[in-house]
Amino acid sequence: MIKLPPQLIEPLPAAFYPATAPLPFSRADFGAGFHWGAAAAAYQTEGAWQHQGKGPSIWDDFTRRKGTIRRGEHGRVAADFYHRHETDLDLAQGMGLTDFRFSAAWSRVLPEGLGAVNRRGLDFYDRLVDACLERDLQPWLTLYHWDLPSALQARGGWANRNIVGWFSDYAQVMARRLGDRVAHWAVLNEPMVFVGAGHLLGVHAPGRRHLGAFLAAAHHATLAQAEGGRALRAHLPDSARIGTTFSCSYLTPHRPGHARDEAATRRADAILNRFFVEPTLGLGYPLAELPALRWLLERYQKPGDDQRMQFDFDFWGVQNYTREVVKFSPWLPLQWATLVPAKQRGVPYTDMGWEVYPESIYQMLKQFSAYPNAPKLLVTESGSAFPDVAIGGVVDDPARRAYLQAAVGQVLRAQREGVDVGGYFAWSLTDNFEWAEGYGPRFGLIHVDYETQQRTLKNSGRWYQQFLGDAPLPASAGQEQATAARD
Ligand code: IFM
Repeated sequence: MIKLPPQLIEPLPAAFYPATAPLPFSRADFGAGFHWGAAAAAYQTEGAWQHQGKGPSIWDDFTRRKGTIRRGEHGRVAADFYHRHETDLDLAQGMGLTDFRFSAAWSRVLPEGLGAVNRRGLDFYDRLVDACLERDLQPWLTLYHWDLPSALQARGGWANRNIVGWFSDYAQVMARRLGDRVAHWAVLNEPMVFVGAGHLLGVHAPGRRHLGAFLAAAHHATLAQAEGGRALRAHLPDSARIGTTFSCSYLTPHRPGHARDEAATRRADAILNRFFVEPTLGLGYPLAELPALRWLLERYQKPGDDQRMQFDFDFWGVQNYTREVVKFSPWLPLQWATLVPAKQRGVPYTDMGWEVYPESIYQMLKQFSAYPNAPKLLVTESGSAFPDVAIGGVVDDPARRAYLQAAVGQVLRAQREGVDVGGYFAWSLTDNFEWAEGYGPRFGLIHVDYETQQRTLKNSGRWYQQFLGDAPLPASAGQEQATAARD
């Protein structure tokens, strides 16, 4: 008898289900050109950390430091995607995906971060792109998903303004080599996470806890976001679509109507959801809500930066996993606002401790689409971590499946209300290295046995396959409740 953890034993909560998108819905409801994909990132999946001339990255260094990662785990082998990408892409094709999003490891291509190109590293991405295209999977390449070359960290990393030029040079190298076949490019993955967790909270690489480093890194990431876009535009065919991605969470006050919680929610929104978005539109940073940051940030700004931070992206990637509940508190990093953990609120949560709240993706699509001049939106990450139990070659993951269906339904709800949303990428194609949490949380549609590297398509992946095959889903699909225990 296998005991399932409490959140699976509970009946799946109402929050799993789309509130207004009537079931059943089908793929056809989203329109013919809708992109259906799954996403992955280099450090989390590739492994081959020293292979064929790859230079070290800050995550190779950070994971070597004691006490940084649960159980002392690291991404040196990870899901061995470097050697097994053909198998994984076969499974993606078999699921019926139309698109696959991945990132390149900067230090695989430029071991020193700048200067000499490592041909064999670049060849890997060339092969990967071809392998996608051979399977009718459109490749979506993200330039930076957090694995800065160590050599650049030694020069100050994101806290050094020169990174804007280093990054643009790297973007050019990638565009020149792959621009004939990669039509969709994303510049950065979730800048607030790598800047905030890496430079203020110290829980991600490079492990800094310093307000000045955080603000410097934030401003340079904002500049690199736009300059990277310009570098791509200059070296890609006109038909290429250039975007960037943002982490975001729907925010609600802990005590609705309570003035200080409401104000704290607005401040948290400015930092967590708007900070990197608004400069791209020429609106500058959302400092009206964050007056204390104004003079601190000014230390890193130069005349003309407001223009430099602007870029006319073809799309924004919206990446959402949960909502957050915000309470006033005298805690500086979020400007006197704190997030109340799901566990304390008595709501269902995932293995990341994140509230199960798929409606958050609908709310964020609505919020981002409300900007005048907002580009097309795509959900470039959405998913949930739940424990998986593999029995006899089957991984039954009803909670993830329900979450996936609910999130897709929430995207349809937004689309029906006029939001120009063009795609959905599940996070993640396979289980992978979840940063400071190591291999504990599993987000994949494909299970990875890290001992054997064996892949098993989970039932959530089968659900996606059925959905993409346009099989009409019964009204009850995804609504079965998890059983209390299985033999
Ligand atoms: O695994 C991460 C990914 O690298 C970035 N977005 C959030 C995911 C889940 O934490």
